[in-house]
Amino acid sequence: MGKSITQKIIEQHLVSGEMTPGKEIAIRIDQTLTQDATGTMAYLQFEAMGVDRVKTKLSVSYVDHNTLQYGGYENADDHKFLQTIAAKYGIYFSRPGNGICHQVHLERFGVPGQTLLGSDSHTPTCGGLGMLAIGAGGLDVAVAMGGGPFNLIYPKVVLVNLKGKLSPWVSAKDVILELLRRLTVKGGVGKVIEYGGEGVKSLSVPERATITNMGAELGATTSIFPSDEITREFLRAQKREKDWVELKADPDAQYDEVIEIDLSALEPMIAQPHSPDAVCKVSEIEGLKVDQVCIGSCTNSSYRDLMVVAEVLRRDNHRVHPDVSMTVSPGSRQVLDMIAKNSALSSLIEAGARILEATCGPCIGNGQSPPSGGVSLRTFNRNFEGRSGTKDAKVYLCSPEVAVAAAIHGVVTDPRKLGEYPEIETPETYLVDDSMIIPPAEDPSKVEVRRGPNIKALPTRDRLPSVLKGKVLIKLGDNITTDHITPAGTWLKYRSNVPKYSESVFSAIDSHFHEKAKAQGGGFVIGGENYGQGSSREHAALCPMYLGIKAVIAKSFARIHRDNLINFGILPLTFENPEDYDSIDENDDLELKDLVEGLKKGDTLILHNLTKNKEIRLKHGYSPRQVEIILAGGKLNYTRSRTA
Ligand code: MIC
Ligand code: SF4
Repeated sequence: MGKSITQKIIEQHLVSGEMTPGKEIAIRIDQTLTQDATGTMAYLQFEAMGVDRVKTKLSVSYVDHNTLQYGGYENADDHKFLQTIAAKYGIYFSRPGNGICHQVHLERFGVPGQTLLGSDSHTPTCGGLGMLAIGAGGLDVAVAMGGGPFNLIYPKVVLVNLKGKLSPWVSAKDVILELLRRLTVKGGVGKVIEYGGEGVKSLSVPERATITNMGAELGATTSIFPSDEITREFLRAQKREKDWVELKADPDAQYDEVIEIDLSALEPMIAQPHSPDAVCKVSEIEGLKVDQVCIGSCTNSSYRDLMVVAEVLRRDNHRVHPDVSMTVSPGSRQVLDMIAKNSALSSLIEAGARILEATCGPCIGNGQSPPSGGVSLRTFNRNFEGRSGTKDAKVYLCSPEVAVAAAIHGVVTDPRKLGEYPEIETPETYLVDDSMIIPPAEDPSKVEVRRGPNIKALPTRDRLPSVLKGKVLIKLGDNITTDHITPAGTWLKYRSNVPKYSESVFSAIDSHFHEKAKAQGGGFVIGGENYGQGSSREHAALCPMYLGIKAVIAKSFARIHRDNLINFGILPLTFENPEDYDSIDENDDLELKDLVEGLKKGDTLILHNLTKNKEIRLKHGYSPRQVEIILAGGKLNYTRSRTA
């Protein structure tokens, strides 16, 4: 029987387990990446494992999230720590200003056919190059750096069969928005989205990367394109053709599901507040007044994306509408340097765009929060309520084409009204200058790791007791994101300081949550469907652990967050009968008994609602390995005891 690309890569990297959907497998990891907002914890954890040098083929530490801090030393402390620890343990360090991790990794490091594990949910961006690139919590990445395999549930593989070719003014972003419209933010859970069909060859690598990047919003394990002649040309243009290998599915490959997309039939799309799957056609909301336009993020900040925007503005001598504040964040220093040299940067500046650093910037709520109740059109990937820094802002997600049309007209405008579509030539060579990537030290013994006061020790948890008892501290609805649990924005600078960052837990929903949790000595959290979607930040488990949260009981979980909860010794549990969700209220007293025995025996646990005098059947679904991790009080304890 023929194989898909996903099956081929997994088979080549399989360490243990059975390649059957739903079963746990372990795979070898070739490369890792971290970014600063998750990296400090990942490296503290790596350090705690006592390994003297990373064991991967390549590990890169990026600084792209927290770069320009106002009034404080925290970010700068983190940068010094990250740079010195990278030098010591054999990790490449991409300096602040060099670009967003996913864009730089695509340009400079990704290798078709290899595996990449990154402490950021948009790691699948490198799937655009034919890598099996997966997002995970920092602790999983730390284990992979130490040479350990990565455990995951063997996914179902979905073929997205692309036909035809995109029409003018319709671009890669519209492809993934269309998929989000069809499948929703939980439609990809437990699946790898593999692209194939005739339409693939009409998409450049950066366009493919836009699509695989935002596969994260489908909840997919990852997304992947074949590695073909287009991939080879991209790698050649990046002066690393030697990294190219061909990678394609067998003609008779079997898929668990097939989805057809006719590229030529797509129209410009837009995701409405407050979810990436609230997608409609741009034409349906034309005329909506816009306050902000932001171009950038790891989804849409490639050379192509910025050139389209610059060219549209230059051609007709357009100016940014007086009621619109427009920002541009290039994806990498390479992109910025190239548009500077060909004067596209000057077109952007002349039009009135505000040029920001090559970082995440407004995407993670670092600057450019919209005005009160304002409408912001962003080429980004997430529009969760409040993520921009303004609770009542209305954030829309769209392509660079749709964004620039709104910047010119001050209202949502179908870009097909902008006249002839600018042809952007794919560069024959990109500008390659890796001088902002610092290789590891040759003599690690000479490197002293610098720890400023923002670097706080790692909190840990004891072994699981046999009984967990406590109150329901909060009851939540569906699709709670990790941005709800541990928000970013002004809190971001405390990523290396768990005691302080814990004060942010659920703060947008209940500003007293952390006090309540501490006063009660911890307790339970109740959630709906898809609990923990979005960011991979393990702080969304680490901070609740610090506050004494014992278990999260929900209708269903997002993959990365569920793994993170287990890694930090918090039990993620689901209702056997989802209606039981309705019978639990905030402040109810709950009890789980005989846990140590119960977890080893089967998949069912009995929850006693002492307030309602009711028993509820829960499922855990843990593999034997996960049971051991939970019993040990988390993955760090588990890994340490195994190494010992
Ligand atoms: C995000 O886009 O939400 C982030 C910030 O990049 C996160 C990582 C983090 O929270 O540090 C992600 O996507 O994993
Ligand atoms: Fe950065 Fe935004 Fe991409 Fe996250 S989604 S890595 S914050 S650009």
